[in-house]
Amino acid sequence: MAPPAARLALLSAAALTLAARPAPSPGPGPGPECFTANGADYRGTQNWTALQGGKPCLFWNETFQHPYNTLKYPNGEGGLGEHNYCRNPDGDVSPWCYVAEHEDGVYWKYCEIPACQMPGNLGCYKDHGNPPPLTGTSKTSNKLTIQTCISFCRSQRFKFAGMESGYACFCGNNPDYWKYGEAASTECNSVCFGDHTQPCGGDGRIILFDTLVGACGGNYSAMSSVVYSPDFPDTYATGRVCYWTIRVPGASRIHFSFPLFDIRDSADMVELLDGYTHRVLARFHGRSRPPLSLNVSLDFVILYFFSDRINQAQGFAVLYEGWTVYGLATLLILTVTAIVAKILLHVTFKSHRVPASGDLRDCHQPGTSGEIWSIFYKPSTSISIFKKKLKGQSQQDDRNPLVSD
Ligand SMILES: [Ca+2]
Repeated sequence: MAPPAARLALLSAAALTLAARPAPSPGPGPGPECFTANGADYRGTQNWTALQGGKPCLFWNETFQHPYNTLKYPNGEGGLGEHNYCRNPDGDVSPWCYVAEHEDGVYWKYCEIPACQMPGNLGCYKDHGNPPPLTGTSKTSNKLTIQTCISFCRSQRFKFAGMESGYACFCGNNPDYWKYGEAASTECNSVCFGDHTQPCGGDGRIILFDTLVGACGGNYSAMSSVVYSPDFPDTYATGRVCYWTIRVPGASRIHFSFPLFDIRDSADMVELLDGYTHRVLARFHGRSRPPLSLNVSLDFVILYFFSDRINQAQGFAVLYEGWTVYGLATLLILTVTAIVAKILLHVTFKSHRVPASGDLRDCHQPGTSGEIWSIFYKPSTSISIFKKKLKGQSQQDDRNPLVSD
């Protein structure tokens, strides 16, 4: 038998594993590896066009017969390098790679990368038409972009916006938008008629977005979420003045990072303000970029954005995560438990040679204690499980903060 402390720790680890499992959702599994709509920022390591039934990618340092290779782009432009990972160096609608087998003259393929789905992109779904997955309202436009459709739907207070065949826009609040089934992301790669770098669904395939994406302002209260610059994934418009409140009840601090920051002049700016006093805590612009991450010891922060009349750019994605005292305490308890258990292990192994008490003899059924301890002795396991739990919660909460436009 394992010592009581170890059994308890094993149980709590098991309980945490269960609790950490994210609720079933049609979205991607692990955290996002892309924050742009077309995966231009993808720097992951998938090197097959699909995880199942895909083709292997060619190395970018062996594709000299094609336009994109490391000879032409030797400084890591577009994420190219001496590897064969999917990339999007040419502003296409999604990451792709060259493949060896020519099929009808096609020597490259889009990659279906489950982890490359920007927050707010709810996925690619089948549409059998009658009724469509989103039944609120719709329009068509030969200048459709993801954001023109999202703005159209947001202005009418719909939660979801969907694009199809490059020019059709559907709005709705239908919670069963997945009812005809999910499709591979590559089936939603028809270019938007208004912006050929953005994916706008396909024939009978609708790409869905949360209408919070690219709103100028909003109120966030989830434990963690991503706030995009106004008009995202289009470039932000001129003369924008936007405020978002980020209020995480019970948080002792909020952790911020900018996975995407494309602001080119020093007139456009992003600020973090103390939610209570409105004091400016940090200011970033084209000549003062944000650090990798920063912590604010508050539960209420205001995010502010301003753009002037010239030099627009892609904008930003701000990822925030609230940390509660409870969360920090749990983390502390898990760490202390792990350390105590480790000490116990040392005591146990040492005393195995010189048994001293009845209690200790109980701990040493031959052949079992070694295995159990080897599973348990990973203090970092508890920590990573805890982080996953926070993300799992946020995926649920992100969809319903109040929006003001
Ligand atoms: Ca500007």
